[in-house]
Amino acid sequence: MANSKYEYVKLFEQPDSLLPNVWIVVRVDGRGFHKFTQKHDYAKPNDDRGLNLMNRCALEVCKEFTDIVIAFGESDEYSFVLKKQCTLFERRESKITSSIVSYFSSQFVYRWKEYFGDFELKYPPTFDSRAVCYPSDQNLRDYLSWRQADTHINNLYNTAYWALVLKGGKTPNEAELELRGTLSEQKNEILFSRFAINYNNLPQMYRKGSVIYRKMVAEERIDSRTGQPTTKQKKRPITKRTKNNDFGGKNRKKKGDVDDDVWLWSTIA
Ligand code: DGT
Ligand code: MG
Ligand code: MG
Ligand code: MG
Repeated sequence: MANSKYEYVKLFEQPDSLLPNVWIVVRVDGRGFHKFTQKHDYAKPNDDRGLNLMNRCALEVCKEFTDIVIAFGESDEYSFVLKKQCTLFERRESKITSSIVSYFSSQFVYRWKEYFGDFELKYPPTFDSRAVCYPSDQNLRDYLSWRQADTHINNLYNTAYWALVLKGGKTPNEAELELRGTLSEQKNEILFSRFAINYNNLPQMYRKGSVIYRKMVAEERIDSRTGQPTTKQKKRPITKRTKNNDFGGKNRKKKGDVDDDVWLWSTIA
């Protein structure tokens, strides 16, 4: 019923559009994953199944929300960077954050079996999300560096802690006391001299987190007179299969389909 006496309630809704022309970072983080990872027997301190499931969910988010240009993940969190010119949902914060985190969460449950096999998902996980705007490229770089520094600090600590507990026979309390106040070098030394672990040789995914970014491919242009590719090639991100692409081309998909190969996930070198 248009113009009903109830319609005034719409006025209570607050506008929440994010500043124009700034980077938008949406970070999702598992809620209570300390407990979730324990209940699901995650390997300590890093569980490949869990981390790869997070990467997979993030990849699907990147394919679904094409304004995302890069994503960074570690532990139970993922940050998605949306381009400055993004006009998704008129930049309304709650629509953007809720849609991304909802898709991420449903992917997590939907694909659980692909990574954990018959290990049962014991209860539905929850993720929270927030959006932060970064006006300059330097701010965005610093944001990503901040998350990566966090990955390193936590992983070095956790690796040393679990070595002391699982291999060194220490109680959690003893391990914590031993590591309290130690510098990075000292944790490296404990790992190397007592457990023959060279921290720098551990997988990059553990030490530096994971990155998903759009693959840039050279776009071949066909000269209409000669029918040959022109020498000029433009680098551009491919978001959908086009005639000339570098992913094998044979099983061409419908226009608009996004291929897994278009996105790479890797670890930051
Ligand atoms: P929150 O985010 O405030 O709801 O609380 P939590 O419990 O999710 O804590 P948070 O996000 O600060 O830390 C992530 C937790 O998840 C932390 O307890 C370590 C755990 N976790 C994440 N990845 C792994 C993994 O691969 N293996 C194990 N064993 N634990 C992990
Ligand atoms: Mg949190
Ligand atoms: Mg969490
Ligand atoms: Mg976290």
